[in-house]
Amino acid sequence: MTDESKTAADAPHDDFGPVGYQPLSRIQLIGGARLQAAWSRIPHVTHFDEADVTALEAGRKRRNESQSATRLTLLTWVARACVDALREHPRFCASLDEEGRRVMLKRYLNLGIAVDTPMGLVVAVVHGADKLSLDELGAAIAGLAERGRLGKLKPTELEGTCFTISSLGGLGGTGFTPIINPPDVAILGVSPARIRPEWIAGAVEPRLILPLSLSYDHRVISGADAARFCTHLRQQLADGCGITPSIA
Ligand code: CAO
Repeated sequence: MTDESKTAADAPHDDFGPVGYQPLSRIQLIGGARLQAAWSRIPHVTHFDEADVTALEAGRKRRNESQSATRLTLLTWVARACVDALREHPRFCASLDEEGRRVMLKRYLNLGIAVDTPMGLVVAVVHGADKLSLDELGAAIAGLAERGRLGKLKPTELEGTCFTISSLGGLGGTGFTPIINPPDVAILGVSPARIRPEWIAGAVEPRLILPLSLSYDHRVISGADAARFCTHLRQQLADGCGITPSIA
């Protein structure tokens, strides 16, 4: 670079004041390289939608209060709705081959769950998510999240995903555009549900609305596919995936 082409941005940062350095963790280095590759190689589009989870949340709270079973978070139902939507829309449970000429449809269903840990972000994998009951699915996610935070995930619990959920629902924000986790072709971002006034059957009602953002590989999935997938998710969540007790 010649002197003439240098800009203020090229000046060493410590010209302006003291700086400190923090090394990236091994997880951040490995994860960062994967994210960089995914971001630059995959043509991402993010589709936004919202689900009315008023009834589901009321049913979830009743269930958690009345049963001695494990506490289930809203994410469990989101995961269950994804399992159902993936069965109906198999192109979302797929990978693109190396040459980018064939879509490999997977006949198994492993769900990746992004977990925030002190060492960085990891994607823990619920193997055979379609074979689990709602309670088993919730317990599997909670167990993986716990082991992830303690740095105790086994290598097999970090591989084999078909589709990933990245939930910031317990943390904050109004929406975000998640980066696809290869070899997946789509990822669902979930943001915190909030109560807001909705116009329903001629009257304004307070409803709990859950923001969803689905990033997909546009080589494999079209905008119409994404809209249909999210419509399926919305419908599943609106009726509690048909498995929330007393959901009215
Ligand atoms: N809206 C409103 N409330 C939500 C919610 C949502 N979308 N999602 C979860 N909640 C609620 C839960 O139901 C729970 O409520 P109760 O206390 O009443 O039971 C509460 O928030 C706390 O949930 P949680 O955070 O303990 O558990 P979870 O199952 O929702 O999430 C996990 C687990 C592993 C996804 C989360 O701990 C985590 O690590 N999230 C960060 C993931 C991340 O960093 N993603 C960004 C990656 S960049 O693409």
